[in-house]
Parts: sequence; C-alpha cells; structure tokens
Amino acid sequence: MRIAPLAKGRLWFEYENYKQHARFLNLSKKEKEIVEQFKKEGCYLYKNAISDDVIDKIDNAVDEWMIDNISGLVANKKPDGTYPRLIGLHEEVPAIQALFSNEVTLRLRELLFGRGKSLYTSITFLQGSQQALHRDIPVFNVSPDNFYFRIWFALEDATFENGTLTGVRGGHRVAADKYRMPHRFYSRFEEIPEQDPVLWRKYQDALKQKYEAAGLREEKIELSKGDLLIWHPLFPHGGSKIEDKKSSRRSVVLHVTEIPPFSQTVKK
Ligand SMILES: O=C(O)CCC(=O)C(=O)O
Repeated sequence: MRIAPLAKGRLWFEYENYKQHARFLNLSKKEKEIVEQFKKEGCYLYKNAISDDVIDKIDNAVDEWMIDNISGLVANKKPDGTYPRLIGLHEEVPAIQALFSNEVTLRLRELLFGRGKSLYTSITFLQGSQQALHRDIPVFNVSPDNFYFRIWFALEDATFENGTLTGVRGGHRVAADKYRMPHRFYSRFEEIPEQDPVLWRKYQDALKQKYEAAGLREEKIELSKGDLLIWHPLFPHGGSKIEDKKSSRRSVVLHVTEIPPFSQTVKK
C-alpha cells in the first residue's frame, strides 16, 4: 500500500537555535566539530573507525560467501566485467551486521540522529561502483523526511585506481523538489511505477543544475582502509570511474533509519 508523505522532518541541529540547547552545549569540542561539519558539508569522514581485526573477519566471511556463490556472481557481472553489488549481505554475514553496533558507529548515530535505530539494509561492494552522482530519495523515501542516513566503511583503500566515493559537499542543502516533479509526468500518485529510470535521471539532472548554479562541484573522496564516511540523506554521492577494471575495492554501506522524537513529527 502506498502512503502519502508526512510532515517534513528536521534534524536537531537544523533548527536555528540548536546551539543554545543542552544537546549541543554538553558536547565535547570534537563532537561539536563533527556536528558542525556534518551540518555544513552533509558528510563526515571519520578516520580509523574500524580495526584490521574487524576488517579481517568481514573479509574472511565474504571470501567464504563468494566461494559458495561464485556461479551466481559470475553470471551477474556487469557489462564491463566488474562484479555486481551485493544487497542485504548483512543478513547472511554476521560480521557485516556487527558494523551497525560498532563503537564508532554507535557514537556517531547517537550524536547526529539519536533515538530508535533500525538497520534497513546494506550494500557490500567487491569493486568500485562507478555509479553516477545521485541522491537516494527518489528510491529511498522515508517519512518524515531526513531520518535516514548512510554509513560507508572502507574495507580497503578507495583510490583513483580502484574507485573513490564521489560527493558534493554542501549539496544536501540544495532544494530539488521531489514531490512536484512527478506531477509533471503523472496526474495521480498511484500511477507512478515502482521504477522509472527516466524520472530518476530527470531528478538527478535537475539536482545537478541546482548545485552547479550554487557554485558547488562534485569531488572525489579517497578513503583509507578502516575509515568511514557518514552522510546526510540528501547528500549527492556516487562512485568514481575505475582505472583498473580488475582491481578490488571492498566496502560496505549501511542504510540506517531513525525514529525521530515525537515532538518533532507532530504539530500541536
Ligand atoms: O560505493 C560507491 O562507489 C558508491 C556508492 C553509492 O553511490 C551508493 O551506495 O548509492
């Protein structure tokens, strides 16, 4: 069943007077810096978030999973010969699921979002995705808006050769109306199909025009093994072209939804 959108959600630090509240005042200097940078850029790169031991456990489990599923993996290779992305592998690999309650992840989730947590899904990448820059919300809508974020873990270095992440710092603050655009193509909400690649592209192109007009640019974001990038639901992101198509670039991204405090969702 489809449901209509609810009220617009705002994260606690997106309110004008957030700096006067205990929630901000009680933070350490480092935590305040994280909040400020996340608010300004729409993402935060946390260095050395996971240890080599954690990565070894995931790597070993993924190696075993690949051996068991090699025929399916090969059959689903992309036209350029690279491996497909693995959606929801955390359900079969507990070591991936454990990233959700990793110490740094827990601290960042509590700091930026707080409240009830739910690991909605995950994607494990064996190689760089080379995905064009995009926002997720046309396919990943939550109501109220914005109580959804991504945490991307580098299981090995992500470089120009094997594929970095890409992103537009500040692009999460650019308005591109997700509700008005479909009405130019469909007269009724119910007519919108589950997948509409043309509309997806139009939304992403409109977003690009807006952030370029605002003087913002796409950049490549290199990560070292063990780093994580956490990003805002509206942060435009993607994967850079891979220079060496045979190169490995293991990484995991978690999709997390949060239950907002009651007072922020209901107007009295
Ligand atoms: O891992 C990457 O290369 C990009 C990931 C991405 O764009 C996504 O998960 O939506």
